[in-house]
Amino acid sequence: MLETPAAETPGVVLSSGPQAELFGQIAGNPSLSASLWLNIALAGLSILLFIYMGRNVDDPRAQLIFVATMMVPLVSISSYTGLVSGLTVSMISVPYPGGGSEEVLIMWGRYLTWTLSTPMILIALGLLAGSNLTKIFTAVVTDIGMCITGLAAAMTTSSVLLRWFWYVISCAFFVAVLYILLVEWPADAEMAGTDEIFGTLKLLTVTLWLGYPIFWALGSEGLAVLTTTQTSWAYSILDIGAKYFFAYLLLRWVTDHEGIIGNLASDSLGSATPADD
Ligand code: RET
Repeated sequence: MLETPAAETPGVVLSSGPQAELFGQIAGNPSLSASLWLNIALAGLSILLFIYMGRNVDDPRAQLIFVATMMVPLVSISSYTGLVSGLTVSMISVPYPGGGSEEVLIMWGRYLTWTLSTPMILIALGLLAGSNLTKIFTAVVTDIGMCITGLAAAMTTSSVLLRWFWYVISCAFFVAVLYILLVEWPADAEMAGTDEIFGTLKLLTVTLWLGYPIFWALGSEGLAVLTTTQTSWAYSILDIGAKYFFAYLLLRWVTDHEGIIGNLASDSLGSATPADD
């Protein structure tokens, strides 16, 4: 029952089976492991820091931004724990456009957990911009559509064409998210008086988020220009900026400007235009 390929790993008791094999494969690749453990460490530190930063926040809207933003490192630590443990990764036979296919280690847990973390980022940004419920809802559902169809793209092995068709659908959802981020919310943020910080976070978000489909296409799930380890590092580095750095900038601003957040139209979540009181 406890005989195992990687049982030599100090302090780790393994059972046998496919999950233990995947665990051993990741643990046996120091660079790949480091790309995952680095995020577990940074997510853990971020959680502690954000709890500390939020200790005196009283305004309900500012608190809501805090809760949504805090969820990002919480989801992330769970996501990366799933990946290092071998729970949310699989060996998949990926078909390539040039013909032929290859058995590749796919970290599909990333796409699954993005369906939880990225809506939190968008909810926090929408609240910061003083946006209304309709736009926040639209951003969230199109973003979930993007992540789920991205998961479908990564997991489709039957046809290379359908694999990339999923990718195109996911990109179409992404365009809707980008439209809200680049057109709708900047106008809302201007009215709300949060345009300066919103502008900074929008730039950071749009730039880093564009990296994800690019690395998907170049990585082992797409055209295999990059190896699995390189792809994992690319996502991990994008995650550091798009999650922890983003969250830190946002929460630091919220704690310093709680009054502005508190003055945002109290009913703006339910109305089409912010009230002017
Ligand atoms: C995929 C592949 C299919 C096409 C597109 C993608 C976009 C992914 C994005 C992910 C952002 C993730 C973040 C995670 C933070 O927790 C699924 C890679 C468009 C934009 C910010």
